[in-house]
Amino acid sequence: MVNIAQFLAFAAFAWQGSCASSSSKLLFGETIVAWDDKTELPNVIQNGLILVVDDRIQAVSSQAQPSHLPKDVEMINVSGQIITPGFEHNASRVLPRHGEFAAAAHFRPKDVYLGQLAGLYEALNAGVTTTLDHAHHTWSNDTIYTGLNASIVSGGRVFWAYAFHDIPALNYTIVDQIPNFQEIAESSILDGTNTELAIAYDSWGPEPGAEAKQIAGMVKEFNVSVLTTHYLAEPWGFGNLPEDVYPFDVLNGSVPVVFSHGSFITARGARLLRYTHPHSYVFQDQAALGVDTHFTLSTDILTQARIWLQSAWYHFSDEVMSEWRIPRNNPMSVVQAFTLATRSGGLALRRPDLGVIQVGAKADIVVWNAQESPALLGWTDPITSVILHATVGDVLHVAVNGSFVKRDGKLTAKK
Ligand SMILES: *[C@@H]1O[C@H](CO)[C@@H](O)[C@H](O)[C@H]1NC(C)=O
Ligand SMILES: *[C@@H]1O[C@H](CO)[C@@H](O)[C@H](O)[C@H]1NC(C)=O
Ligand SMILES: *[C@@H]1O[C@H](CO)[C@@H](O)[C@H](O)[C@H]1NC(C)=O
Ligand SMILES: *[C@@H]1O[C@H](CO)[C@@H](O)[C@H](O)[C@H]1NC(C)=O
Ligand SMILES: *[C@@H]1O[C@H](CO)[C@@H](O)[C@H](O)[C@H]1NC(C)=O
Ligand SMILES: *[C@@H]1O[C@H](CO)[C@@H](O)[C@H](O)[C@H]1NC(C)=O
Ligand SMILES: *[C@@H]1O[C@H](CO)[C@@H](O)[C@H](O)[C@H]1NC(C)=O
Ligand SMILES: *[C@H]1O[C@H](CO)[C@@H](O)[C@H](O)[C@H]1NC(C)=O
Repeated sequence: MVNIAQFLAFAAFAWQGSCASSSSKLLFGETIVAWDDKTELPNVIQNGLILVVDDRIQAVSSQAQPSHLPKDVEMINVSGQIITPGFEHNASRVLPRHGEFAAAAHFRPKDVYLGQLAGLYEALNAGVTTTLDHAHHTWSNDTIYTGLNASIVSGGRVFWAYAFHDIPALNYTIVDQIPNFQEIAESSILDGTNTELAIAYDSWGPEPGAEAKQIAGMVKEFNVSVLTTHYLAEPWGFGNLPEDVYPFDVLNGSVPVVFSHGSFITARGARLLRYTHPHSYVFQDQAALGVDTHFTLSTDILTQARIWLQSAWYHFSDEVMSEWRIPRNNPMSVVQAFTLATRSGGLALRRPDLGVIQVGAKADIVVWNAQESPALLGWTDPITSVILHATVGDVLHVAVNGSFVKRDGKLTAKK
């Protein structure tokens, strides 16, 4: 066993000769916002080490080096910085004016490619490592492949949810989309990439679309990584309530179902969701933050988390303050906001290995420039500092699947 001084001397030596092709990395000297399964809370480790081997976190330690340090390990001195898991979010939503149906006729395949790539780079730059994309660009075989290709090329962890919808402007219907989807599902295009195939469909009910049953069948047949739907009940009038989806026998299967928006839930819908998740006593356990489309809102989930914290405070405090009293409690803590932006997103995808720093988790991590950023000067609590003070400009390094996508403040993509 070496002591920490010897170890750091070794680290300094190894750092000089480090080689970029190394598949293992040791980040040392930092404050880590790790995850503790026992307390179900973040666990702060000071002056810690994280060993990443290939795509996974192999060790998280508070001081001494891991017992088996791989020979070719790349040593990365992140002394004084803060490391958190990457944030999780979902993207792309429709508005009648700008949305999928109106946009379809105006975007060429290469526009879709660039738009998809720009949105995902924006997210990665902001430390968002996982994106659930309700991929509306299923307007033709070509726009589908360019959007999918851009997702792969981005290097982000993308749950690419193929949207089944009829596009009258292009005469491209669900009947045309089904063979295209099957072609993708049966191909090896996603092998060895960080992109996973998912399904998005918005006609579960109250009046189900003609293809609803077939799509539910494909969810199971192809064991997609997630099914997502826009759940917008009255007065939105979109439907897709849990009780609409329930008869299709997908709510209780092995594929996670993400209801986006989740507005105007009914008592029955709440019971159904709770029934399918018997261990969640409040919905927030399975809820996560999202953005609409990246052309209407930033894909930066840190800002969304901060806005959510403020709006929860406003919502619960306004009533008290309007009676000339001061609220006694804070309705939502920074830890809750942090968890909504990290751990909860992973759980919504039924991926306990995403959105956390712990042994065995995917190495999707963010190093915050806590040493030099004016926003973080004199920080003490890392969770408060990140949620209340940090900005996207403070995201120094980002790794997805154990590989850097941002290094020293710059995206590593070639062009
Ligand atoms: C790591 O960086 C810090 C300053 O950020 C420096 O004080 C320390 O000596 C470095 N450690 C090694 C082993 O290079
Ligand atoms: C998508 O990428 C694949 C594999 O790199 C390539 O064969 C295909 O031509 C690309 N498709 C489009 C539409 O760019
Ligand atoms: C739409 O495509 C179908 C075949 O997929 C074809 O039978 C039909 O004529 C087309 N309609 C128009 C208006 O182009
Ligand atoms: C789209 O792809 C599907 C599946 O490969 C194919 O059957 C169909 O003919 C293609 N459509 C066009 C317009 O190329
Ligand atoms: C992520 O890691 C896994 C396991 O090492 C690997 O199979 C996959 O190719 C990696 N993804 C990328 C995009 O490198
Ligand atoms: C479906 O895929 C998941 C991993 O995404 C796997 O754990 C599960 O066993 C698969 N189920 C079936 C029925 O193949
Ligand atoms: C899910 O629920 C449906 C409807 O109650 C039932 O028919 C089906 O067997 C259930 N599936 C599983 C995997 O439990
Ligand atoms: C993600 O969440 C946002 C905001 O609630 C929503 O607009 C969007 O449709 C969701 N997307 C997916 C794929 O669930």
